[in-house]
Amino acid sequence: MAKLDYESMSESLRTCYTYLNQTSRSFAAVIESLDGDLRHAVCIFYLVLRSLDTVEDDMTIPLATKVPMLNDFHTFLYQADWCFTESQEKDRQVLEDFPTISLEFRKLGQQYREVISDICHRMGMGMAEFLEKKVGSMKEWDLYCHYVAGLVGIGLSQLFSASQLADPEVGQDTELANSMGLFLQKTNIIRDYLEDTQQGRAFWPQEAWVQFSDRLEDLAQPEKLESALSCLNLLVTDALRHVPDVLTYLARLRNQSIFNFCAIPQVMALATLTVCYNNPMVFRGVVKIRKGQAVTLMMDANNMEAVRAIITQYSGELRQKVSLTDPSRAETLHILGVIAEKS
Ligand code: PS7
Ligand code: MN
Ligand code: MN
Ligand code: MN
Ligand code: MN
Ligand code: MN
Repeated sequence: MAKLDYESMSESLRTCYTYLNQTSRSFAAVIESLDGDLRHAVCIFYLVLRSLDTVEDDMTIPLATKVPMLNDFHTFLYQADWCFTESQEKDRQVLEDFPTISLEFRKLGQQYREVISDICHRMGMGMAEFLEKKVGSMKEWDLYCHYVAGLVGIGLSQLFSASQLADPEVGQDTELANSMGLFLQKTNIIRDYLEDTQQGRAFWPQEAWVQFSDRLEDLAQPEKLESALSCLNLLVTDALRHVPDVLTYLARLRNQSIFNFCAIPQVMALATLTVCYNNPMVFRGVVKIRKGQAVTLMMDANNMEAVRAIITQYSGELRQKVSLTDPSRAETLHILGVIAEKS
């Protein structure tokens, strides 16, 4: 594993790695392990998107300010002094010191800058679109997740291919790259039900919850637990549809550092979905996988055989949990069967 050489780095690049470690709970280690010039490109990509997401998440910014900021965010990459000092979010430092991030962005090779700027543009427009409407249909759920995570998968895949550390096919197959992001984002949205609804955000699709409740927030009421679990299990089942694409995508990777970077978050997401499934805690607090479990996954998920074994293990655990009375039972068992066949 190549180590980061802080001595030879400019002060602004060192600052960027400090921000990476401050803002990402799970990505810092795998990004720092990436080979060659891909490492800095992905670090800067992360910080640019963390900045954009901090604007999206900040409920204290009025819509009239936020919408144009999201739409124009990609232009700030080329404005050396652009920064935003009014955010209340926990990660606001990346916006306050955005000039340090944009300076390092402008030092990247053109092939990397073009990908990052394009994804930032499309994501900002998508985030703005969804500030003004809610997530209605299941198709709209896929569209919102495409904007905030599928595009990350597509951009990362293009960076991998641009670095020559992955085949051109990886960057060209946007469907598979999109699925990689959708699986992570859907898991995040499912797990964050309570946090998001308490803050006035609603990312669970109406088409799902309207089958079980008049209002999304009501699913947290103890007397609605059965409906809440049915809705939860429906969404977990929908997220599981992406697992076959995840397996196909990972099987195409040849570089060890890229494989680890891609595989670890995916197996963590599957472990998270497995604990969330049919779990009342989703409506009462924060559901997290055990620390020891996370450490084991991070160490193990470094080759295709191990990933298949992990997926087989969790899909078996999930099958054990499928309740006899759950409305999505047949659909859940079906997708688990498809996954078992592929893994
Ligand atoms: C560039 C590594 C590896 C092919 C900041 C990594 C929100 C789940 O919903 O704040 O606000 O609560 O918890 C990461 C595909 C994206 C998708 C995305 C960029 C994997 C800004 C991660 C991460 C594609 C948009 C968690 C998607 O943030 O979410 C880099 C391959 C950022 C990946 C958002 C969500 C990340 C997320 P929320 P969080
Ligand atoms: Mn967000
Ligand atoms: Mn966020
Ligand atoms: Mn969040
Ligand atoms: Mn979230
Ligand atoms: Mn989060």
